[in-house]
Amino acid sequence: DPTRIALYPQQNDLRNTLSLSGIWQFKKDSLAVGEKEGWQNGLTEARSIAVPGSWNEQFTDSRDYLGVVWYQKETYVPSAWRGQRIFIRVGSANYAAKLWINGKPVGIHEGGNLPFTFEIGSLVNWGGSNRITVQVENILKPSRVPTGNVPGSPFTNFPKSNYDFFPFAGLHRDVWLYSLPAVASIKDITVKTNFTGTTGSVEVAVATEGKASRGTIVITGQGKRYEAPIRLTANAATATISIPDVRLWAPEDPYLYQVDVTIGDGKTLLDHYTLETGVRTITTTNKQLLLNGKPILLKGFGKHEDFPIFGRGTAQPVIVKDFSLMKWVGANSFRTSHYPYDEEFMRMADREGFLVIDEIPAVGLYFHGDTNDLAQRQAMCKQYLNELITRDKNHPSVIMWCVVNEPFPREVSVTGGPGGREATPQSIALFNELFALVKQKDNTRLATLVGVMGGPMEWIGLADVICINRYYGWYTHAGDLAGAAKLLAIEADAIHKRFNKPIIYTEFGADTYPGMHAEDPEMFTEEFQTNYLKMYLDFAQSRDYIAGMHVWAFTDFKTGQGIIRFGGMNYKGVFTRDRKPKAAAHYLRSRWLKKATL
Ligand code: BDP
Repeated sequence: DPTRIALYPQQNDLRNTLSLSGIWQFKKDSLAVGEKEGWQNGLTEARSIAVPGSWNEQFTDSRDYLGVVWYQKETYVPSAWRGQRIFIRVGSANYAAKLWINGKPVGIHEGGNLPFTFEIGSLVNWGGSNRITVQVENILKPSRVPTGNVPGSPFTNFPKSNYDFFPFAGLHRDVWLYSLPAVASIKDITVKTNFTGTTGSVEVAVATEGKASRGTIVITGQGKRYEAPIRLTANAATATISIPDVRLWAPEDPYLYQVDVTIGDGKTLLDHYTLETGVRTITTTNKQLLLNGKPILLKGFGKHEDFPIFGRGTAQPVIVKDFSLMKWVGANSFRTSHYPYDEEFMRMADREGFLVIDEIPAVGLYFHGDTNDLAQRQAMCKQYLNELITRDKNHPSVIMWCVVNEPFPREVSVTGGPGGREATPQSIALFNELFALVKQKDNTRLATLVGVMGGPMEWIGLADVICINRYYGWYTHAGDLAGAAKLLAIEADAIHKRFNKPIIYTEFGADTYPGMHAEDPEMFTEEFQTNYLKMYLDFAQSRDYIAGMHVWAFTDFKTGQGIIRFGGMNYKGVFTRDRKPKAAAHYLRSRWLKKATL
């Protein structure tokens, strides 16, 4: 149920929030006996853990543990909240979570990287402490998304994730309690923007619960105020507001208007919610991406939420630092590879003017042939898309939804070997179904999937914009940049000729050990990485149908163990894991900052 996502909690005169971030109690349950033994009624011999944060790097004995664990915290619910509706919101639990309040079951949620809420008012102790229990496990399964332990998959790393990043586990984002007004509340708001000439239009659709009959939408910005009354019919209303002399949202001027929605019964104000919007459009031609009708080139990175000790847990200073560094090199865009990022990250993107390809956790989709597994994955991909679009639909920064990264059929080698190019009807049906879902939920943005090197052409052609990851000069033509450049050009020209759509390279990169050098560039040195990126960017510069270049990766990041991942790390970052620039970062800055070209 995507409505479980709910609007981001907000503190105002009618709503309340209480963050439960901090130290929680934690206990592993490797035999999965906790529920039977009643751990939801209190943990014994528990240890302390920080939330948000992955459990894998906080202790000395749990890095590779992915089984069942229990989190517990005691809290009072403020007595001033009495009479309101009370909810718990978990920002992200990787992978599956089960909740209890005061020992009573509340619900389950499957899938990481996205928030979920439960209404808990009837279970709350007023004037006393409340025990909040969350059971989490991240067992890697071929039926899950992302996948793990997939029979026959070419991935050989440990733990057996079917993807190239560490399967961090736990409560990765804030956990909140929040309250909503009891009589009526704003359940959802959907903002769509457009403009003609110098006049902007902002369509605001409001969904409510309870007994409100009317409301007001107010947009403020540029010192002006635009107001539209709404009448609620069947708990819904939509108004479109015109903004003369609109100040459009764009990377060079990410101007945000404020949208205030209030609802009431004619006499009393019953609920109030505020969000920000940027007026902008995103479309394509056969060669270009158009932001507000004008060509724009995406310059930036594929990223990860990954930092020492925090693991995949939100680290707010790191969020701020990442935007500082992306701006420092002159980037204007990133992809949320390979899962949705923290909501604060998305809010930063709106304010800082970044163009985002917003991706669901569909990575490692290897079509191994088990129809039961494939059906479960398909359902999960649809759930993720529903939840992600519900969560992120109001961010002006989001220009494109990405339904999957590097799916691969049986015959294709992930390291780019010759492989087959089999696109089964089943796989085509899956992607078509995902694209149809995106279009039905949001017809204002683009939809894409990211194709693997050597993967079927039929797949990438389904997208609005061709997004491909390429590693010529690394996984193939290792070290041979001249040979790689030739192949890149031949292939790209053929893809454009066949599909007549703009192309974005969503990944290209070379592992680079920081501090390793050679006067005659050689793989793994900082000089080689710079030359490799230069070769790709120079090529992209020479083709008018290439609409964007995302370097893989923004920073080095933790992976499982395996023979191609020295120290359990992917070293393709242009910054180190602790955000220090390699030579390539300085190179990108010299190339991108202050220049409109790739
Ligand atoms: C691609 C994946 C990415 C990997 C990268 C690599 O999309 O997750 O980390 O290649 O091999 O296959 O470095």
